[in-house]
Amino acid sequence: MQLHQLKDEFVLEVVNRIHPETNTSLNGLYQSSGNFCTQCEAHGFRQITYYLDRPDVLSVFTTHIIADKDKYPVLLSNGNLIKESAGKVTWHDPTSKPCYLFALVAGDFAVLEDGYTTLSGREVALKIYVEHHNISKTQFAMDSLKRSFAWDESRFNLEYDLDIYMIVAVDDFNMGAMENKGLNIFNSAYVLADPKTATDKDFINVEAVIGHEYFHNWTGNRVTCRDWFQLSLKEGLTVFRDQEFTSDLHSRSIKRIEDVNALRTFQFAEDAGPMKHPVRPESYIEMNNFYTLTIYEKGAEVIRMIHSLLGEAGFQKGMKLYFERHDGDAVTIDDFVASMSDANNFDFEPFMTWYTQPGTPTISIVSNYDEGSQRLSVEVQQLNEYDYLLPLNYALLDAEGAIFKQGVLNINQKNQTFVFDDVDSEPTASWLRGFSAPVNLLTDLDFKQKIFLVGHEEDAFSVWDNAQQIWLSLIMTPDKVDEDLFFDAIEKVIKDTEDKSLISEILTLPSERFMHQQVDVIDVFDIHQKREMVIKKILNRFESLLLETYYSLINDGNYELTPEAVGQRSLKNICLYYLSKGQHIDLANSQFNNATCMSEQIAAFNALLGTDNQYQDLAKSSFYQTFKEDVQVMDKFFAAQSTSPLANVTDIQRLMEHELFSFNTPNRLRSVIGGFSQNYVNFHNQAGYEFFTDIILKLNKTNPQIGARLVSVYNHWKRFTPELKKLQQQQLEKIIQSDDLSKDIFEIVQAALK
Ligand code: B3K
Ligand code: ZN
Repeated sequence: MQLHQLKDEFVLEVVNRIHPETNTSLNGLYQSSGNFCTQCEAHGFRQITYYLDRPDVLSVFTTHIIADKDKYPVLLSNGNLIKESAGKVTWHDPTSKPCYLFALVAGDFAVLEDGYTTLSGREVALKIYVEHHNISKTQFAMDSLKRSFAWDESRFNLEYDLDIYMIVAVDDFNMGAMENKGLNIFNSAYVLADPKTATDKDFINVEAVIGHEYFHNWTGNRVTCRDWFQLSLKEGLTVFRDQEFTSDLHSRSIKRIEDVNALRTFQFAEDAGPMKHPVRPESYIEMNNFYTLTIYEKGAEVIRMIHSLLGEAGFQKGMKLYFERHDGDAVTIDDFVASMSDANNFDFEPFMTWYTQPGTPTISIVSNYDEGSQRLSVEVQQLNEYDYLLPLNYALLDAEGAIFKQGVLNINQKNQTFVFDDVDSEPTASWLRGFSAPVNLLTDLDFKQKIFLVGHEEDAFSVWDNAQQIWLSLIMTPDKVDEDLFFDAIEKVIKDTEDKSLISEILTLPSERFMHQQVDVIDVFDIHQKREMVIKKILNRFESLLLETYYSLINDGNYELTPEAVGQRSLKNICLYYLSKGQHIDLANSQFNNATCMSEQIAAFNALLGTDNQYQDLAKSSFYQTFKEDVQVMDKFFAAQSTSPLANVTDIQRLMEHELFSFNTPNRLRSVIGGFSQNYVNFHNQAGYEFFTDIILKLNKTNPQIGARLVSVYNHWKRFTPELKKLQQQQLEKIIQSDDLSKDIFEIVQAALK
């Protein structure tokens, strides 16, 4: 629509008629379980009304809502409630904001209420709205919200600025949650949690997402993006903040291992695929396709490097200057970096490659020790078209494994040589401790040195990383690995390591998905079999130690979320994973029947579904009977079946006929269809692909955002074995030739076919 010949100032009144009741895209105003809610980022507000729908157009919103008070007793929008009568309310948000932060909710909800007094004494009302039957599962979310307020005050000196903070949980939501000013709308999976229905991971995720959306109030809402190319300005920074929140509250090292594992598995794959893009992209067809791992997770790694280069105090100085300069504005990534730079007198010019170049840099390190001069010289080389500035954390260990030197090397040229003097015997070097930069690292460390690091490094990430590298070699090139030597080291880890979560991370093999990236041609069956072989080897060598460890981890039925308790459960579950693949399926059955929390129960359920055994059918029906009213547990119930090694296309079709299957609920679709698409050996065949493509074409009409996410499964088609490659190509061609293709799906598929 265009308006011509306008005066400088004028009032435009727009009257729209829209149909939220038929809106299955979950974008704009729509219904979930009969309640109305909105999702406006990135371009949802324009589905509600004509508007200058850009993030740099900031306005003060007053929202009147009129509704049938019996059906929709709760009527919410951003800001403060300034008028209320039956079926009619007015909200006024005093802060200027872009329309992507607008929200409206109308429905029938139960509410959990609490309050928080900020550092400067502001009394904030906290309210969490959920469907009535879920109210008993909201306390953890409320506590997480209060912890988020307190953490942002103590670590970043940032306070909340309105008198009310509301969270509404809905079952139908495309992503995790949305940071609308003063009125967050959440996927209910990230609000509802109790020990009987949520795993330890679920709890920590709930807290992280609540934190993330809360932290957006400063990094995203008060200072927002000038345009959507700057998305990582708010997302990378806010992910960094939520990672720090979780690290400060739980186990920092485990959080780092999990984040890096996810980054290398998913973001590195994105960086190596057809949709690769810089952290600050330069073009898009559909903005919603750019809420990616690159913008979020790599963006957070880039912020983490800035933090490493400046240190905590310098970083906080930069943040302070950023808010002094830009509070209330819509700004750019350059503005952020300039604040960091000016507050610390640090030249970030050479650092900007991280924002402008796509792809994962590769760094190679070759060391040379000269006994005569007692000198270690280290050549660091960047094997990329462009040079990056990055911090390289390292430690040098002596023959006994003691660290005698550690620090950070600033890498900023294509080739650099670092010299360490007075090194009296040949050391073992540990590079990229804590994964100080998101790069592929090639070192000259041999197998023995890696094992030595598994046994002696103090940095838990490095211990895990070296173990992962050896597992990978053991899977892919078993002849080149001294298996006994490695297994001796693993035995020592199991027996001597205090941190049980760390033991369980070390005992977890690299995923098939991760291995797909390490090979030139993806042979899903070969990789699967090779990995299963190593599982057998682990069982052969460690069966009794795993059993002994399993039984030593007693659960007294008390549920705590401390790192120790989480560690006990995760170690117990990894032991069960292996044991149930051997002769001990009975253990899975008894853990399933006696579980006192979902972490134990779902691990046992997955184990029972992982092999053909006599307990399976009963477990399925009892799990269903116990939890059928619980949406979150039912998602797990479906996912366990779609990812089971026994599932084929017919089973998935049957799951889709289940009375609790709902095509228009993304969480359910993700657990059934998303789950199956990651079930490599069963999905990768003609029937699997044809079935999947039909789903994509249906989503093209109902929910293109979710369709675009799912269709990315075909992104790496060119790297598969010839037969599967051809089949995937045919699917992509079928999709691109179909009528009325959404921008969302078109963008992904055309990039894949290029
Ligand atoms: N900002 C939202 C994501 C919106 C996605 C739009 N398709 C959630 C978040 O990152 O906090
Ligand atoms: Zn975010």
